[in-house]
Formats: sequence, structure tokens, C-alpha cells
Amino acid sequence: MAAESEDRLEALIEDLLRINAIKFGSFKLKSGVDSPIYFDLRVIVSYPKILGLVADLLWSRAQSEGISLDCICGVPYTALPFATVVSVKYGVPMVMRRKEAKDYGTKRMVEGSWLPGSDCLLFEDVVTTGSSVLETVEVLKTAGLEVKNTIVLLNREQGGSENLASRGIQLYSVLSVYKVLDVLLSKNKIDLNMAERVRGFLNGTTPDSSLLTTPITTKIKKRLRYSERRDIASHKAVKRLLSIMEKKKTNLALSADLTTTDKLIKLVDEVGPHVCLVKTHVDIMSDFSYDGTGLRLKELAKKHNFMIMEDRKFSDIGNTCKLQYTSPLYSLSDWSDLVTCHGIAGPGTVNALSDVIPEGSGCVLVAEMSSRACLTSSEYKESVLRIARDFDNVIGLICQRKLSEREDILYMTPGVNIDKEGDRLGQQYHSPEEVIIRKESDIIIVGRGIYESADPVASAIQYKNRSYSAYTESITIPEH
Ligand code: 5BU
Repeated sequence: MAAESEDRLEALIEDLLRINAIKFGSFKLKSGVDSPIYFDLRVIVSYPKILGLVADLLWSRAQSEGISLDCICGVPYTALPFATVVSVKYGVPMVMRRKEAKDYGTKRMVEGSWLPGSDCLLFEDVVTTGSSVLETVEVLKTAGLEVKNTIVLLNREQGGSENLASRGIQLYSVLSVYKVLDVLLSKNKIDLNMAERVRGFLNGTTPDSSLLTTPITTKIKKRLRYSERRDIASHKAVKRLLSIMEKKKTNLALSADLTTTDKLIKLVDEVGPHVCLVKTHVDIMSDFSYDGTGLRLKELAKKHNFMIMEDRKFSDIGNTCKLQYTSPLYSLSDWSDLVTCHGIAGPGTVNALSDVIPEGSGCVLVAEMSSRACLTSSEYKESVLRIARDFDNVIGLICQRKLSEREDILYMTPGVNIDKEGDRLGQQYHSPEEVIIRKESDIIIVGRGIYESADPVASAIQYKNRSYSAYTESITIPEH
């Protein structure tokens, strides 16, 4: 997701909390169930700037999904003004669903003008099970409109998408409840207890009633030190990496994307003293060999005390990934400690790799990418987090920010450069401070910022110092 739209989403979440459209506590839902979180988005209508932002985000979601439409409609009442503002701002025709038929005149349930069979895009404020969307879809269909897509401002992630999909309606969401929790946690607007309570409620695990009245807190969350994280972590690779980071005072990873062994080995030998991790892409090399490259890297890892991660991004079905990982051409298990892996194929990939990855090594799941317009939506990230939770050999995430409250895994962030904002091929860069302090990630991954610089060692030291200072600054924030 582009940084700009990510910033707008974060701003919206904070605004919603401020205007009491999102509340934490104990609330009885229509179903009679007690919920620790409540959304009342009706209030948005009184805040024109927020309403405008909501309209922009709904419309930009429709655009980015390439949804074709003839008109739009808001599920009454809350989403009615959303649709109205989109209609006016972006010049899209709108139809309006009546809640009650007039008892005189035309008795129409839908107002406006359309041709039979026109595609109508529906907007909704919050979706839980999707029942109000379905009710409106029925009325629109009876009036001769087609509804294939719905965009919801906030998805409570309680089965709505699946229910609607089973009725042929695709649901897209601007925000998921998990995203709301992550952002509010990262901005210290709620504490871990509350975030866990809401997650427990959404996952169907029994809430602890003593926490039902946990108030919103403004207390600043204390960032844990590497040594504290090491004690919490159970995986050997996490413990080892954290120990290296603490001992060498570095949270810098070198992305050694060079294409010949000589250049790669020279760079790694020079920069090795300053990094905790070296990341490789063996398939970009013209002369990779197991003993000429792999084993020499392993020697350097020992000499300079760093770990090695092959950024292979396994993404196929389990069986193929197993064959790729064990291929004797690369013999990855002999020299790399970590391998990256996508979640796109589901849990099967990580499951298969757990059969072949040796003890003490692990997988790092790609939850989020740095490239412009990448497809890692909130729902996708949540699914990847679930896979990470289910497999012990997942030791960390490649992500653009600390994506969960878990302290027993590592968060590693590529797309870091001090001098540039991006490249011409979609890469997007942030500064070490942005990544470590604001996004609360653990490790910055830097490639061209180091190996393309005139003095790679001096650059590595600069990245190391800035990134490590950002960490020490964030563990010493005084509590309020
Ligand atoms: P750069 O030269 O600092 O832009 O290199 C970044 C490296 O991180 C490069 O090896 C990418 O393949 C890798 N990367 C990334 O840039 N963004 C991502 O989201 C992921 C990996 Br996943």
C-alpha cells in the first residue's frame, strides 16, 4: 500500500477514536453478546473533513480494485451520506434506497434513475455478518439493479466476507478491525490488554470479565530491550539473532544483492563487522556454487558473527518448495540460517519447509512488501499472521511495521534508504528512524544504500548508528 494512503488510513483511525466513532469497554450487541469494542460511525456525518476522507478512501478502493459500475448506493442510513459525498466529489450517479416505502405516491423502494441491469456498487459503514448488506442488495435487485461488489469502511472480520461471497457479492474493506487495533496500539491509544481482549473476542476465545472495563489508556507502551525479547523468545534462531544484535550493537541487515561471488564475498567481509544479518538472493548470481559461495559466506558469518538469510521467497505448493529448498545446487540448509517465504499458497508452504529446515534455522514470512501498490491487503496480512502463529519455525516477518503485538518473533523491514525516496521500479524507501521508532520494526534491511555507495563500509556504519540509536531512543522513552 502506498505510504500516502497508509498515512490517510492511520489518520482516519485516530480521528474515529477521537470523535467516539470507535469505543472500547463493554457493549451489548444486537445479538445480546457483550463486545469489548463498538463502532458507531453514524457520528461521522457531523464531521465534514472526516466524511470527505471516508468518501475519498471508499472511492480510491473502488478505483484500485478496478470495479466497473454505473451507479452507487449507500446502505441506509449511515452509508447514505458516504455515497452522497462520493457521488458529488467524483461525479458518479447515485441511487437511494428507502428504508420504508412511502404510503402514498409511487411506493418506490429505490429512488433515482437507472437502466435495468445497471451495475450498482454498494457502500456500507460496518460489516459484521453482512446481513444489512444482503437486505439492501435484495431491494436493489427487485428494482432491476445488479450488485456484485460492496465496499465497507470497517470490516469486523466476523464472517461477513464469506457470507456475502457465498451470495455472489465481493466485499472489499477500507479498514479491518485488526488494522484499527494495530494502529491504535502502535500510537499508544490503547494498551496491550485491551488489544488482546478484542482479538480474543473476535477469535471466539473467552474474554476475561475482569478486563471488561479496561479503560482507554494514554500510557506510553514501553519497548522491550533485545535481552528481554530474547528471554521471551522460544526459537533458537530468534534468541541467537537478538544476542548478536545486543552484542554487536547493530540492528542492520545487509541485502548483499551482488551478482558475482568475488564482489559478494568482498562486500560481506568488509561490511560483516557492522551487521547482524546478511541477506542473499542466490538466484541473481552468475557464478554461485555451494563451496565457492555458500560455504565462504558461512565462514564469514562465523568470522564476523552474523546470521544469513536467503531471500528465496518460497511461494509454491508445499512439495515444490521442499524440492526447491533441498536442491543440491544451492544446498540452502548447509549455509543459510533463515529463508523467506510468502504466505500466498497458505500454510502448506511453511508446513512443508518445517520437514526440511534444520533445527536452529527458520522461516521469515513476507507479510507486507515495500513496493508501490503491492497487494498485501489488511486481510492478507492477518492471514499471514495466523500462519506465523501456527508454525513454530516461523521466526519473524518481513513487514513495513511491527504488525502484531508478539515479542517472540522479529520484524524486519526492507525499503530503507537515507538518500532516496524510491527507485524507478516501484521500490519505496523510508529512513531508519521512521522504520525503527515510528513503525516499531526491529531490523532495517539495506541494499543499494550500502553497496552502491562510494564507501560501503562508511555507509554501513552510518545506517548501523542511525538505526541502533533509534532503537536505544525508543527503549528509553519515559513512561507518562
Ligand atoms: P534495496 O537496494 O535496499 O532497495 O534492496 C532491498 C532488498 O530487499 C532487495 O533484495 C529486495 O529484493 C528485498 N525486498 C524489498 O526490497 N522489499 C520487500 O518488500 C521484500 C524484499 Br519482501
